[in-house]
Amino acid sequence: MAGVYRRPQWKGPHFTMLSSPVAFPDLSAELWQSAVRVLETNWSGDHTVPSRRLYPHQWSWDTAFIAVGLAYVNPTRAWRDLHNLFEAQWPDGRVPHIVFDAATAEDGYFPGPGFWNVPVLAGRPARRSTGIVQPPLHAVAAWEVYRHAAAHGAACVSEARTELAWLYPRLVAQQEYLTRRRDAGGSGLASIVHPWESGLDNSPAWDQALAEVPADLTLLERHRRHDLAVADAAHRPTDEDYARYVGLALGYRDGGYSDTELVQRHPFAVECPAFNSILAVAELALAQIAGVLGRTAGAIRHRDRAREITAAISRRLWEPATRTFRARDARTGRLSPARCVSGLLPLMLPDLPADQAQAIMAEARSERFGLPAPSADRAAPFFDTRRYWRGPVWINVNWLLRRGMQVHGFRGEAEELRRAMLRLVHEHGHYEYFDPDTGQGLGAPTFSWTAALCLDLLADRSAPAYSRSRA
Ligand code: 9WN
Repeated sequence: MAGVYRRPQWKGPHFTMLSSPVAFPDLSAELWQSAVRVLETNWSGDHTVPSRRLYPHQWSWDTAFIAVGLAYVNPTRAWRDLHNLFEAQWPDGRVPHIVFDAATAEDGYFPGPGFWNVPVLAGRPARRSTGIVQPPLHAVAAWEVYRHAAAHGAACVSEARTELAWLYPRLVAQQEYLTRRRDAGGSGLASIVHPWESGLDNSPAWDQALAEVPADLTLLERHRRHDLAVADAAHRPTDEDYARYVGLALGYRDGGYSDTELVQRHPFAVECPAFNSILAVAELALAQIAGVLGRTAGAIRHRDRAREITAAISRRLWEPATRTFRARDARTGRLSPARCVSGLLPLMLPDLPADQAQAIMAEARSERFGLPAPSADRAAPFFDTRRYWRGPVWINVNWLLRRGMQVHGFRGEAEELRRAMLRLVHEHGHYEYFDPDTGQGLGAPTFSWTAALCLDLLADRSAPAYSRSRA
């Protein structure tokens, strides 16, 4: 049976149990409470960390996923989290991928604030941050928190309106930065300048483009990896890849974080299907937000932008021979040969042509993937059940894929995926990622977005309110 809302039943010290899900009567209450505990543990006063040991700062797209879950149990905290992130927005509109926690020492995470050495930005609070971005899912998150506010009472609705009004111009600036300054290929799509910007850091989707980037291992003598002190090396990127990450970050930093002539100056500029699908879906969420704020012209503009980005993804990242979506190297124009979960995420786009949506579903159901989808093609030589983004199952990308299934009316598959994700987390814990064969939890054990998205999956809200445009 689908999730059913009940009246508030339980009040913890900070959280309200707004809805007690009944999708699996045996496991739901237990899973709900454990998810709430993870979010409580990872709250740091004005933001939520992804995990205490491995990621002790605030991450950009994590904040969006976390807000989706907090919408059920503590919307004030969801707004606080989003607020804290956007207070660190740069004057050019970019929202940094990490906002550093002032109370955490420089060596608590690598690369820390000293490495990024971001100049003090005029008119901004002195929050230290990185200078790269992550997928712009925040408008979607803000819309989700807003549309859930009524269930918490009138005071929450008023809070939500105030927060939406504060966020809206900032979310628009974020979109404009990505669509104007990052259109390195001149195709209407945003390019990422570092694999970390994709959020799918070590994905095989970048291998071809990364092969052009020197792997200077001496960089790792000067800049010590912190991840290997707290995670298994077999689950994390190799030293070669890490040296490339460090080199790319240093190059971008030393170029003053400038996006001018990226294709000529910077050795990595890639159009990712997942990043750009999120960019388009953010425009649809902004259209909804603009509607609530009475900005009718803005709403129309956002819908037009979503259609334009969708058309560019559909045209430029589609590989007709294999009928799959791939990342495109904006420097060489080549499509990546790797089939990865990022290629399934254009399913989120309501205006995606039906034949491309069908092809994604065929790929998702094929032996290369399956549900829940692993992060990379099972049949490829690079597939690795344990290494970061090269095989393991991640809850956040499967949650996005499920939204796509809902948008395109694949209801049976969406429900199958929802149940598979919940079963995985219930059996193995709120891990960062999971072995796609055994289900074993990997990476950080009490990971915020896994917990947050479990709350959403347990409550099983109906399909996101985006439909095909009529134009
Ligand atoms: C680098 C925090 C982040 C996620 C990314 C995930 C991982 C960082 C790392 O952790 O990246 O940003 O150190 O590997 O790949 O998606 O936002 O949870």
